[in-house]
Amino acid sequence: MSTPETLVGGFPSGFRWGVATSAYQIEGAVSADGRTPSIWDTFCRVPGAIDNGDTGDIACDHYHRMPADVALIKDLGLDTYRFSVAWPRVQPRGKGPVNAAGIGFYDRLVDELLAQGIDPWVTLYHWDLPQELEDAGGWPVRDTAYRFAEYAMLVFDALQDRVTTWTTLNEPWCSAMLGYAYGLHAPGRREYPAAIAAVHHLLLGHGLATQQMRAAAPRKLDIGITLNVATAYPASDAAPDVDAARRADGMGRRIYLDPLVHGHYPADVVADLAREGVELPIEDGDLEIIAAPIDVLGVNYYFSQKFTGYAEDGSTVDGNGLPVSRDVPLGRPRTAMDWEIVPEGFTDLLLGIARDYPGLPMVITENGSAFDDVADENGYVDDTGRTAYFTSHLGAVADAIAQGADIRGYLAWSLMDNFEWAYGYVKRFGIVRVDYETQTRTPKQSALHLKQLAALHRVGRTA
Ligand code: IFM
Repeated sequence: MSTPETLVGGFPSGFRWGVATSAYQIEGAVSADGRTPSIWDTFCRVPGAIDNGDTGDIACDHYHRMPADVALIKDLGLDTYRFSVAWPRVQPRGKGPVNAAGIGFYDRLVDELLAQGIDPWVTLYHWDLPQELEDAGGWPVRDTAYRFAEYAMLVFDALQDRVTTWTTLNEPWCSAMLGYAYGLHAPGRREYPAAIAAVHHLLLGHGLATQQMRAAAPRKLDIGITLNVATAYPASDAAPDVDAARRADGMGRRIYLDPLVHGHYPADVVADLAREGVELPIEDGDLEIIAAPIDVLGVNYYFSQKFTGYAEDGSTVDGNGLPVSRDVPLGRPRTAMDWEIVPEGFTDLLLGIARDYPGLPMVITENGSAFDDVADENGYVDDTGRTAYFTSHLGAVADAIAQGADIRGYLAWSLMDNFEWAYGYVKRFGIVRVDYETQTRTPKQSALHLKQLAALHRVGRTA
């Protein structure tokens, strides 16, 4: 059983302790200062798309409460804040010059963070594509990659004098697959070939932006990308199960990391796609752009899964003649998202990345859990489930470090309860409770726990 002292002893000095958020999930103020609609503003209007018909119109009203929210991070003694910039605020309609009022918000946010001794970490794209770019085809269209690089440079020019760490994209798997294959996220399309084209164009946009930011950087900056990745375990040693896990790992992890680090897509994944009649729209020179060197890989981890290649009736091919792949329970307790709690999957994941992509420093850019919080009369939540989740997952990170993985920080998801996409406001991931009626913020037990760990680590109190 680890104590806070033994737990923090597993992290090297200089290790970052922080929190993360994203623009659409917290800012609100969707029409302020020239912002135009994003695909999420549109998707939230689709009947049935979001639980309770919730929208990000107000969210946590962070746009108007930013200094107080930064003070919260300061009070928790955390050293890093990862936030995303809303493309339709900075470049309304996805084209043209920078919108001074829009970038002004992030300019003030960066100054406020620095004044409080907190390192600002910018994510350029956390899913809020300007609607006009979706109307022109969205990520399945190659031009969107070039539009993204142009927008990235607008933000970069404004903030690079004070921001050292840059993430191009957050979780391109979600943008491509949830948005264009499964229709669960904006823009809500169900077109598998378009989703595969989106994978490639997201990576191309990342590479173009990385190259251009690097070329323009007047000093050493850390530029990278954040992926949501997991360990895919086979349900047994039987060949169909092993192959189902290989395919899940291929589409969830290697299809991104292989081109980013090795400069080519994995041959087995390309063959799987060909069997499905789908092809990545690669043009000459694209892979060199995508493999532009990065300084840091952001790892977002929530759960792992076990896969079988057998259907319930025992067959190994589906009605289309394609191999069966389905996830089956590992038999673990679950969070309110119905995600299984699998901390050792985190260790296995981090060690797997260190093995397959050596020399790539990692930071945990998101990790956290939703539980059905119950607040007392003061708004305080004794969130033992979330606190235990943090403890076990930090332990998993420490185990990976002890076994040689280069991991340089841990950013909890999320600073505060917020708009959880298709689940609206029902699912709460915050370490700080938000009362959406009054916008009151109250740190939960998990926030106080992370505060204690960060403080112990800072003063070197380890056992
Ligand atoms: O809330 C999301 C976040 O926007 C991206 N990563 C996963 C989180 C929890 O679902």
